[in-house]
Amino acid sequence: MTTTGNAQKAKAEEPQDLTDGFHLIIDALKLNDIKTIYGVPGIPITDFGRMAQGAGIRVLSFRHEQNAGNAAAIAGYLTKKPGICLTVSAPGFLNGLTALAHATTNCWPMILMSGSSEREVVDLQQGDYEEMDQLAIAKPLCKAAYRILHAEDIGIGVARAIRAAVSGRPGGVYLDLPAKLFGQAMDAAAGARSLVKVIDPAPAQIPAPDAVDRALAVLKGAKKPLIILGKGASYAQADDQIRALVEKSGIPFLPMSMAKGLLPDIHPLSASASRSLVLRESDVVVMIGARLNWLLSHGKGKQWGSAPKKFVQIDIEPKEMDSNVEIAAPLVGDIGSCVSALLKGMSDQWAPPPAAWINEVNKIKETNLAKMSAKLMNNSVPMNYHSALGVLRKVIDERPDTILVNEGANTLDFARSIINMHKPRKRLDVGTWGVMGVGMGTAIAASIETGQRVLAVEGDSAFGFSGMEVETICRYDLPICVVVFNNNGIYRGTDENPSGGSDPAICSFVENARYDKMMQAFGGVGVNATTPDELFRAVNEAMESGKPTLINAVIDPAAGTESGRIGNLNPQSVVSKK
Ligand code: ADP
Ligand code: TPW
Ligand code: MG
Repeated sequence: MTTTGNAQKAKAEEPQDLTDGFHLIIDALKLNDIKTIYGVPGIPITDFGRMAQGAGIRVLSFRHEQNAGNAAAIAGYLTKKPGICLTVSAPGFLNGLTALAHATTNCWPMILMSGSSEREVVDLQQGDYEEMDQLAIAKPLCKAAYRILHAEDIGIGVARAIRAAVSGRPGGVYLDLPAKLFGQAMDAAAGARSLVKVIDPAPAQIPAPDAVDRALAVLKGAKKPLIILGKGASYAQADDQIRALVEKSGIPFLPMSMAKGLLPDIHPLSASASRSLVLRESDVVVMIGARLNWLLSHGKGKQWGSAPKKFVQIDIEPKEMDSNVEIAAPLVGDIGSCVSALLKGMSDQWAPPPAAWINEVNKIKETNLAKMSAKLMNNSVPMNYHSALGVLRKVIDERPDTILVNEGANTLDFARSIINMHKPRKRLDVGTWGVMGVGMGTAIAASIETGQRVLAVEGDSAFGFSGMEVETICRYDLPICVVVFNNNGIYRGTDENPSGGSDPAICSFVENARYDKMMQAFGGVGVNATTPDELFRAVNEAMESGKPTLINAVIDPAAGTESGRIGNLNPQSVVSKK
């Protein structure tokens, strides 16, 4: 045998350098700068989670997949990269699915990666361990759903999931990972070559020039213009352009809940405190990353007044236009590009709105703000929403980098209108569906993704949906301060059982419960606060120390109203109540 022949033989006998599904998925995620996974371990993804952690990915283990999913969803909103939720098959997958649907509804990029059972067995319905056709179930609840069957397809599969989540209108993506995939081996070099780095995952979408001209023409004709900023605008991270547009045009703006702070709530052009007036009286409304859905009464009806109105709408999703009312000037594209194009088209002599309109808006605003500040001074015990939120407002004013998480009914509605936000993407809440239970997952991801202090203002009912994650907060030692607005129940603690029987009323909870002790159980700080002063001191201490803290804020059980501000959406019986 020749020398070359010997060398070739020796090479063929060398053990081949191998990789497998586990490592390829991890490498694919890392190649695409995905640094964090939120999930719950179990078959078939336990070792995958361990290996991901070993490979330098931050893997956060939760107590329930829904909370991990909500964490991933809000991570997507905050970072413009898909938040990753990792679950086991069937029940874990289903637990994560609510959050996936929530992310899709809110237009946030997220990938739910779930392990699944063997295809051959699932498809013949032979009763595999945690058998379920997960791909089919996920499909209608997300933007895209994929399954990877072969190790050599992992690169493409992960790339498709990332691009689907973040391009165009962002949303949730489901990625099905059958148990068999993880152990599949392939040549390491070929595996490395099969990985895909997604280039320009959310390309700029430039609006058509004639659409820009049309929008400017509509704006020019306005006597009472209004800009509505939605969470799409805060997601877009085009903060400087949006601020420039508002200030150059001189048009009053109204932020939707999670767009609060995109421009400071104390900005002279903020019209939050004259919301009813501006919705009713405006003649041209510029929607920026906000939908005319139920939160804006679908753009019609009494709230919008009777005078004719023209809408300019900026959105990346063409189908959003005319979804509820006619859009006079649709501007399809990404918000950064659309707002820049409008700015470019506005001459230096762009005339501000007529002074009469600005004066009208400011007059109502001043009256309403004065009324509000009187209520916030209230020092009564037990606390009501105004007195308790008055002090939390002060905390956020003094610490504007703090992230505010907020859920509940009255706790949500009052906090939204009372607490001023000063910086973009600092207010995280229940989103388009008004989901209770987003609180702890949201708080955890906000802390992990931004490194900032988090203040979670939670109704006692809302908190209960994800409350077990206080253990997670303590385990990872996160600087999260949870304030539970404890009014003994849902909406009010005064509900009565109409049968007169001994069962508690459906909206009432155990009276005078001590949620603060839940945090203490896991080594965190728990405080019971009965006065605004005690509350203020406890929150400040938590903000200073950064220690996991839960404050049980005792609120008058009679202070709230049914369903907060949306009681009108409750159906009414035609038979009079007994
Ligand atoms: P809000 O509830 O605050 O009114 P919505 O969630 O209803 O906000 O609306 C957000 C809108 O923003 C969606 O229609 C979505 O398509 C759009 N959107 C999200 N990101 C972008 C972007 N980068 N550019 C343009 N539009 C976007
Ligand atoms: C997943 C229905 C809306 S608000 C709310 C419920 C149960 C709780 C309100 O009580 P809380 O706040 O949090 O104590 P407060 O201050 O008014 O007392 N399930 C889901 N989502 C929603 N929205 C509900 C139920 C609901
Ligand atoms: Mg309550």
